Amino acid sequence: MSEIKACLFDLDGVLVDTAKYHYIAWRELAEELGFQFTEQDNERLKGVSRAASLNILLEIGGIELPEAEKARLAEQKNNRYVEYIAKMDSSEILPGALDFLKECRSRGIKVALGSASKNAMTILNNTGLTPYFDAIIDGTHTSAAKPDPEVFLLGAQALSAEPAHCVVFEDAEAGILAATRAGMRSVGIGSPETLSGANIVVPSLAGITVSRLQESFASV
Ligand code: B16
Ligand code: MG
Repeated sequence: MSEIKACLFDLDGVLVDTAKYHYIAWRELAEELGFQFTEQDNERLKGVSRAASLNILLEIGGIELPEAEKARLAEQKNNRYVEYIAKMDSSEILPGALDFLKECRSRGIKVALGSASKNAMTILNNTGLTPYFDAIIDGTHTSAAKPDPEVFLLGAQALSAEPAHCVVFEDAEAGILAATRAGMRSVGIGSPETLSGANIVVPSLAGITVSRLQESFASV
């Protein structure tokens, strides 16, 4: 088994729970458009880009709109979402995330962000997570959305790490597929039913250590 030299983290749902703010902002938009948008519907938007999320939302509502109107609605949703994340602080870092980031740094393991979000910098700065990253690749750097491996390949390149030495942490099926396509090992954060493509699945980063990861990878 290859040594772990770099860890690449998704943001929403892995390091911070911003999914709830995305959900509230999309639900408000759906209500204005005259239909219900449930938490179950919201599962389909995790890890998906903003534009693709809007298309899924409109499909659920059975609504077709011209591109210009869609751009306006996406901006409206984002403005609301930005209002929510402006109030975030370090209390919204998910359990175990900070300890594991610190352990990576102390062991000399390189750390990159690999997020679809164009708001990643605001979230990292507001929660105080920015100093833990050697490279930050987010939705402002990529041209193809997960499950395309671009975001993780750019991360590995920025860290000068071979994909075989990288581990991706993801809460979305599309992100796990992106990691596999990048030739990287993956840790699914969430339930084994939705993240069956991951090498290992854990409920959260709580209690995760580099040596436990190495042992888990050796046994799969
Ligand atoms: P924004 P991740 C993703 O972040 C979210 O999971 C997804 O729900 C969101 O639509 C996407 O970012 C785009 O976010 O509207 O802020 O650009 O999970 O890849 O960190
Ligand atoms: Mg995510």
